This record gives sequence, C-alpha cells and structure tokens, in this order.
Amino acid sequence: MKVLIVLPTYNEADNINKVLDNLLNFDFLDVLVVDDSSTDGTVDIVKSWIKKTDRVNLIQRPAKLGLGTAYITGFKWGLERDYDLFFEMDSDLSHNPNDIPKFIDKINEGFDVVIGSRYMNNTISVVGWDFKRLLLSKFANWYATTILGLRDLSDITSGFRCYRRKVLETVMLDKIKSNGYSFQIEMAYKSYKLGFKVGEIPIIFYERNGGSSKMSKKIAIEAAIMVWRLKFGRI
Ligand SMILES: Nc1nc2c(ncn2[C@@H]2O[C@H](COP(=O)(O)OP(=O)(O)O)[C@@H](O)[C@H]2O)c(=O)[nH]1
Ligand SMILES: [Mg+2]
Repeated sequence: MKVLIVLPTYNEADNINKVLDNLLNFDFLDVLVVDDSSTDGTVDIVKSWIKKTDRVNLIQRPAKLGLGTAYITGFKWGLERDYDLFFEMDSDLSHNPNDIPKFIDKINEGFDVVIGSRYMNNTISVVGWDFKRLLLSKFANWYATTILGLRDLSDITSGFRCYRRKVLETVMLDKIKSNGYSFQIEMAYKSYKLGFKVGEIPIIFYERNGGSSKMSKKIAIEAAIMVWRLKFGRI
C-alpha cells in the first residue's frame, strides 16, 4: 500500500526537521508538506529535504488559509497520484510517527477511517496540558459526539488519523465547510454517515515544545456552531 502523510505547517521551523527525519525512517511512505507562507524558515528546511529525497513534497500557499483547506489541498494532490492511504498529522511533534504501523494494522482489520485517540477506554493520554485545556478538549468531544450520535468515538477532534483512498474519493471535499478545529469533526461525521467504518487506536499526544499553537477562541466557536449545521445539513 502506498501511504501519503499530509503535514500542514504554519511556522514550524523548530519542529519540522525532526518530524521529517522520524517519518522518513518508514520506507513505505511519502510526505506532503502544505505550508501557508510560514515566515520562520519552515520552507527552507523542507526544501533542504527535497534536495536529498523525492519522498518529500511541498505545496506553498500564499497566505494562512486554515488547517481544513490545507488538508483538502493535500488530499487532492494525493488523489491525483496513486496513494492508497492518507494520513493527517500535526507538524509540531505532538503525534508520534511510531504509531503509524498501528493505524495501518487497524485499516487491515477492515476499517476505512482510523482515528488516533487520546481518550480510549476512559483514560487520558495527553502530556503537557493544563486542566483547563484538557477540560475544553473533553467537553468538545462530549458535545460533538452527543449531538451527532457518535458516542462510540472517544476522540472526534483528534488530528492524527488515516483514511482509505475510497473515503476521500467519496466525501465531497469541495463541500467541506469547516476550516478550523471542526474540520476533524466534519470529516469523521461525513465518513460515518456515508457508511464507512470508523475506528480508533490509542495514541499518546505530546503538547508542542517549540513554536506556538494556532488554536483560538474563534476556531472553538466555529466548531460549536458547525456541529449543529452538520446535524441538520445534507451530507
Ligand atoms: N498550512 C497550515 N497549517 C496550519 C494552519 N493552522 C495550523 N496549522 C498546522 O496544523 C498543525 C496543528 O496546529 P496547532 O497550532 O499545533 O494546533 P493545536 O495542536 O490544536 O494547538 C500544526 O502542524 C500547525 O503548523 C494553517 O492555517 N495552515
Ligand atoms: Mg499542536
């Protein structure tokens, strides 16, 4: 199976080198970085990798256009090529590349979408968050899964996940409305509603050390409203 890891970046110069180094240890995958005009030299680091290997690819967008559209741009790039599996992964070292084989094992069990969950089996596998941040994440998950009827999922906002090609071919990527946090919720919900098998594997999430988070109140509010639009909207 040909695997594409889509890495959205916005000012990840402190992290991207290590992320790429770790990822390329797996010889079965290629990487696509979707950068939104980072101003900290992220692109120069990616370009130095591109000189060394054709397994690293780069799309440069003209402005900070959001996480959701970055992933959609990356997915479309991969769909034009012969990739079978598409991963979403953060570029800030929060997600451990060594989990990738576990996602693929779960896909091979027959799942179409596999979400890396921080909250499986009533545990919390997050390193480096304060209580307030944890509460927000747990509440967001409870809120979205309750309203959308997806209580089987423990971590619907997780950004470490894997899709089979046919999921991305079926979900109408041009109709995805969310751009921020709710992108994850929307993709999980639509995959489920279209009849795909959505499963989870446990992961440990490490809060970033370098760089800074792009999470904002605006993004959280977008998500809170989007859940209702999804519930009553058309797929
Ligand atoms: N291309 C692109 N990447 C983004 C954007 N916003 C966030 N990212 C990237 O998405 C990933 C997750 O963002 P982050 O700020 O760490 O969010 P948090 O983990 O929820 O705090 C990181 O790799 C960011 O660099 C954006 O507007 N465009
Ligand atoms: Mg992060």
